[in-house]
Order: sequence, then C-alpha cells, then structure tokens
Amino acid sequence: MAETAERENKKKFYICTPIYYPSSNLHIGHTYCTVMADAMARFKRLQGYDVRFLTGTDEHGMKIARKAEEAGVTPQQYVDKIVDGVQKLWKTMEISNDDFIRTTQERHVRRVQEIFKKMDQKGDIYKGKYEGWYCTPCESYWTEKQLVNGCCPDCGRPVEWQSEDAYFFRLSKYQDRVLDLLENHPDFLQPEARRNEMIEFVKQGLDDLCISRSSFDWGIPVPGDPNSVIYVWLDALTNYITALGYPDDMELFNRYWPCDVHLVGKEIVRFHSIIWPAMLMSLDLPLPKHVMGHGWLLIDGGKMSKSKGNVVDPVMLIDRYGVDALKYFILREYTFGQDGVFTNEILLKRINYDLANDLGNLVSRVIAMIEKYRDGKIPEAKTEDDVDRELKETALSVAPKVDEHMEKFGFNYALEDIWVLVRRANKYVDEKEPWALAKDSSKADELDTCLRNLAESLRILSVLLVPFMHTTSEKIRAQLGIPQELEWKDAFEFYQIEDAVVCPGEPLFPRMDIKKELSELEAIRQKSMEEAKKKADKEAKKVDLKPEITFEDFDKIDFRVGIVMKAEKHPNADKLLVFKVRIGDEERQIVSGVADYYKPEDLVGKKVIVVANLAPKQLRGEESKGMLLFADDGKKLTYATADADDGSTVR
Ligand code: ME8
Repeated sequence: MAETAERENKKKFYICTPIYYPSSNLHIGHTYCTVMADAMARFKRLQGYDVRFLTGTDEHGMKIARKAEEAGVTPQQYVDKIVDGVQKLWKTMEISNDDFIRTTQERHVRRVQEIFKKMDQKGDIYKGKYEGWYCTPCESYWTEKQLVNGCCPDCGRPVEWQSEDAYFFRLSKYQDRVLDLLENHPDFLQPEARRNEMIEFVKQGLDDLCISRSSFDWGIPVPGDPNSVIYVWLDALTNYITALGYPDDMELFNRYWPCDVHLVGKEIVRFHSIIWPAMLMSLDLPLPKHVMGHGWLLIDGGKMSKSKGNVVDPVMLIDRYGVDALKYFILREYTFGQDGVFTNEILLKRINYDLANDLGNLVSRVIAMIEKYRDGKIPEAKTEDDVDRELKETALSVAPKVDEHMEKFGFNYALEDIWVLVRRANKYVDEKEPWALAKDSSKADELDTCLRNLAESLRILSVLLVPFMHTTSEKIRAQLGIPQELEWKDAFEFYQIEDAVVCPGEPLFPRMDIKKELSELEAIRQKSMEEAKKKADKEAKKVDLKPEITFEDFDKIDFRVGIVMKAEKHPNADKLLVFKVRIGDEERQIVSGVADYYKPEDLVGKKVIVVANLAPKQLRGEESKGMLLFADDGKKLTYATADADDGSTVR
C-alpha cells in the first residue's frame, strides 16, 4: 500500500526504444539507442520519477522467415536463439529496462488482434489490392518516385514488384491531424531538421497504409482471415501499448500512457511521428509526448553491415574494456541527432584519456592520500581560500547544467560538463600540493580542507555519474566509504560526508597501451571481414532450390514457345516492359519487370518461353496474361528461348 501511495505521488516517465529485429546479433549501433534510453531512465529515476523503460524485439516478417529458412530452422527457433542473445547483452550491459516485449508473445499477439478489430470497427480498415516496389530487408513498399536509381531509398538494395490482396488502414483520413501535430507542437518531434522533413512528407499527401500480407505466414493472423497476417508496422508499433496491457489490462496503461519519449533511429522517425500517431488517433488514445530521432554510428563511411563484416560487436568490446567504458564512450562521443563515426582509435583514446588518466587517476590519488595522511578518515574542512572556493563552485555548478542538457538528450554535453569538475579537481591537487602540506605541521588544517574538498568532489561526481556509469559511480562511493543511497539533489550540496573511512580498491580504469590494443582490434576486424567475404562468396555460388514438387504439380504448368511481336515501355512503371506475344493463333499482352536489362526493341522478333496458363494480373494498370521466362544469375537476366514454332509446348 505504502509503495503504491508513494508511486502515485511521483511524476511518471515512460521511455521506449524501438523493438529490434532479431535477424542477426545486435551490433554497437543498436546498443547506442538502448544505452541512451538507459541513461535517461536512470537519470529520471534518480530525480524521483516513477519510470517505466521498455525495450524488446520485433520478430515477425518475411526477412526473419527467410533467414530461418536459410538456417534450416523454424522462424520461432530462429528468433528464440537471437533474442536470447539480445537479452543476455542487455543484462551484461546492465540495462535497466522494466519490461522486454517480444512480438511473438501471446500477450502481444492477442492484443494486436484486438487493436485490429477496434480500428476495423472504427471504419478505418478496408480490403484492397496492394502493388508496389517491395524492399524485403526493410519490409517496405516504395512508389516508383521514391526509388533511388531503381533501388530502395533506405538501404540501396534491389526491390521487387509485388502485388497482393491486402487490408489497408485509412492513414489519409488522419493527414490533417498529423500535420497539425507536427506543425503546431514543435516539441513533439526532435531534432528540428527531422520535423521539417516530416512536415514536407505529410504535405505531399498520405496514402492509406497497407497493414497485411498474404504472401507469407510468419506474422499475427488477421482476425477472421487466416490467409493474411498483420504487416509488421501495425504489429511492431503497437508493442508500446500492448506491453502496458492495452486493451484488456489497463492498470499499467493508465499509469504510464502516453509515452514520454520514443527514442528511435532517424530512418524510422517517419513511422513513429506519422503512422503511429495516426493509429493512436484511430484508437482514440492520447499521443506520445516526444519522438526523439537519433543519428547512426557509421563505420568506413557507411552504416554497419553484417555482410561486409564491419559490424562492431559490443560483447567483444565489453570483454576487453568493461561495460562502463563502453557506455561512457557511446554517450560522450556522439551528438544526439547527428551521425557519428566509430573507430577503434577514438574509442581507445576516450577510455585512456578521459577514464584512466582523468577520472581513474583522480579517484586513486585522492583515496590514497586520505589513507596515507589521515589514516583513511575523511577529515573536516577547516579553512577556505579562493582555490577551495573555486573548486566548490565548480562542483556545485555541474548538476544544473546536466539537468539542462538531459532535457535535450545532450548526453555528450552533460559528460563534458562533468569532466570540467574532474579536471578542476585534478588541477586542485596540483595547485594545493597535499604532499607538501603534509610535510608542514602548521598546514594541517589546510591539508584537512584539501582532502575533504576532494572527497566531496568525488562524492558529487559519483552522483553525477549514476545515469551514465552507475557501477563506476558505486565503486567511487565504496572507495570513499560512504552510503550507496543517494538522490539527484545530493549533487547540489557540498559538505555531506559524515564519519567516513576510505576503502582503497582496484584502479577504476587501468591504462592501456593504445598501439598494442589498436593492432589487436584491427586483427579482429580483418578476420571478421575475411570471414564475411568467404561467406558471401559461398552464398553467391550456392544453388538454393525451392521445395520439391510432384510431377502432377509440374504438369499443371503450360509452357509454350511464343514470338515477341511488339514491345514498349510501361506507361506508369520504369522497370516494366509491355510485350505483345504471339502463341500459335493467339496474340496476348505480357508485362515483365525487365526494363533494366532489355530495351523494348531488343526482344522484338525473338522466340521466348511463356508460362501460358498463369492467371491474368493487372500490373500498374496494364493486363499481363502469362509470364516470360528469363535466366537470372543475380546480376543480369537472359531470356529463355527455343528454336521451334510458336505455340509449341515445352516440357
Ligand atoms: O527498425 N547506428 O529494427 P532494427 C545507430 N524493428 N542506430 C542504429 C544503427 C547504427 N549503426 N543500426 C541500427 C527496426 N540502429 C524495427 C523497429 S519499432 C516499433 C520497430 C537502430 O533492428 C535503428 O536506427 O532494424 C533503429 O532505431 C533501431 O536500431 C532498430 O533497428
């Protein structure tokens, strides 16, 4: 009861990371987002908020199904293994999430279906046909205009034309309200540049959103239609409310919704600041307060990629340098909202200079001097001169600055200000020369003051560091011999230590030989790139056969020789050609996605092989009756042919 009452008096803070695709192990780019969310959650807890911090995994979709097939396991087995690794990673990194949602969990599946029904009852879902250029890795359909050089505008990979029966969400109905949200609530989406991009995007007009697929089955079934599964974005975005129990168990939901911060990478800002609010509007639910879009960690000038083997494995870095060193680096090095470059050298220098030299050295010096000159007992301050005053003022000036920076997710600026105190305290030691004071018994009071002021500075640093490196912060308090319980307001007061006896410990961050470390990290990287190349070469040669079929299956297909009488560009699609093909006494129209490989005139007069009994289909407004066969080696297409009269069967 007491706990409930206490919670009710607190202000709440709900923060969510995106749910990660467990298509392969997470890399340092993913930890970037989770580490920032963790720092913010810890900061808010320290300030007395009732915090809820959610992360999880987004486990459905074609991409995962394909990966599982390649690995020869079921999709569920595939994700279970990767998700186990994700959960272990967050545990190792001491991430303080309160819940971990998996989209394959029963609680989520059931609630997504309820949400689908609610939107349907509201009149916001209808059945139609979906056609478009589909990027499988990104699970996104794109219009012709959005493609860049014919490829996916997000990842640059080739796209395929797809068409299927599908359910649509009436996103267009919410266009004006979403535009109003973006234009008139400048705090909703940050940084500003992302907000402007999104406003432009909405102004160009929002198409209704396809929310189901019938071409694969690894997903949540559409209620009442077992042939369709709910498409990943409705399944994924709703995790933020299903994890709170919506719509059937409203206690957590009522306590924490609306979300205070959705922390997301820049490429998924669109989904969180346009589609997600529209879905919530359809459900008549309050909107999230903030969407914060962060940049990417780049390597070799691009995003990390498993296939290139240049992904940086956080587990390897933690094994070598420890969790807090990695967290510090991530939070100190990069500016929120901008892309940043990752190199081993930057990482090692940060650890050596900031942590080993500045912070680690300060702590071990101060503790050692208190041990040596005062038998470990932290003395009272007896005197005060300008240098003492300046140290005190610096120490007390940091927390208000950290408050300001944290409002804007300025983790690096907050740490920069904390290091002003670290450096000031080191300078204070050099200026005061406690070893000289210790030699002169008339300076005993000054020495007391000096040691006390340093101990208080360390205590304040230990409070300031809680959000960023809480284990280091605990170690500092343990070495000072002071209690672990603290509040954020303790960083605003100077003399607080009572009757403490220091307890010297291991150095917080041992110094490293940067050159040696660099060459070892480089060797690890080379090895991983070579392995990735070998794997890619092997994949390229691998013949991946489709599942076996019977003769009866094969015999259903009517292959015929045809002759191309006419060919022209498709009026509405750059990638398609429209052929008139004669098959014996019949001439028919066939549309093929081969415009990147053939000019229309290249195929006129050629004999081709046609699947003649394929059901007709509309491809961007043109009827296609049958299919032309092409050999595809992954780089180019070559038309299949036979030196026989048109109309001949092919068997
Ligand atoms: O997008 N640097 O999942 P995801 C910084 N399932 N951030 C990076 C990064 C890098 N190099 N690489 C990835 C999805 N990220 C969806 C989300 S939410 C309802 C559904 C970030 O695993 C990326 O920007 O592809 C994104 O915010 C997050 O990792 C998850 O990416």
